[in-house]
Amino acid sequence: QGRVVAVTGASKGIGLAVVQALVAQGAQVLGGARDVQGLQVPGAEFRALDVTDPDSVADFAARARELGVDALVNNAGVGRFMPLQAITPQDYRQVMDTNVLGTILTTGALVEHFQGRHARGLGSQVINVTSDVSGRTFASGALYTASKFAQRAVTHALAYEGQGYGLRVTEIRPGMVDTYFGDTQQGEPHKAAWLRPGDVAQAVLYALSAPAHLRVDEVLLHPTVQEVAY
Ligand code: NJP
Repeated sequence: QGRVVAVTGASKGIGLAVVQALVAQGAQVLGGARDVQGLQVPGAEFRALDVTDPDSVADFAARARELGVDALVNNAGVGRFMPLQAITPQDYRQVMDTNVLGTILTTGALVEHFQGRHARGLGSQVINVTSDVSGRTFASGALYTASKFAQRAVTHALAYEGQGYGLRVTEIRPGMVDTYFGDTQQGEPHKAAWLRPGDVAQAVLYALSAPAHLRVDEVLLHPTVQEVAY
């Protein structure tokens, strides 16, 4: 209630579920993704956003500040999986730019705003949707997990820095979720027992609705069918 939340990667999958869950809780939501044409969620505003493009990020952040944003959900991300020898510089740039640089740019564009809120006695939150593999890896996972390890490091560094200005930072680490991730389709039969986007959205809501004295540092969640791994 009364919250204003900016969500990246809001056009489908986890991001869209986060937007829907937030609106249902009465929050005002600004969602961004590269393709937001035709997107309609009553109560949410969508804006074209490419998190790898500083101008696009500046435009999105300006609108978020105008609305009085108090929380940012960095969810935009891409997954590419191939053996190490198949990784091209283009693959590297696409994955690292989206998952790591995107988080840095989008957050960085709002830090001054969050510092200003702190000066007025108000807290702020950043929620980064990384991955269960932000701390472990696997064959064909070099590029993706490198990006998620890096995004985790960025999250931790922000948490240290943000302590000085009342920022609570949370890392959400989902395992397998039935979305469009990795150029797949939602609802493919082999994903029937995976997490639903709404499951991850509930974890985001949990962190965002925590009382001011409670900081949710990290949430790790898996579908029961996924092998136990830390
Ligand atoms: O993926 P998907 P998820 N600038 O493909 C947007 C992590 N995760 O919901 O730009 C701005 O359905 C894209 O929109 P568009 C994962 O690493 C997932 O599963 O129009 N937005 C769309 O809205 C990621 O960080 C799983 O193409 C950009 C959204 O991102 C997060 O969960 C497991 C963008 C992607 O929707 C959400 O992924 C895991 C850009 N440059 C972690 N590029 C899983 N699904 O199993 C893409 O461990 N987007």
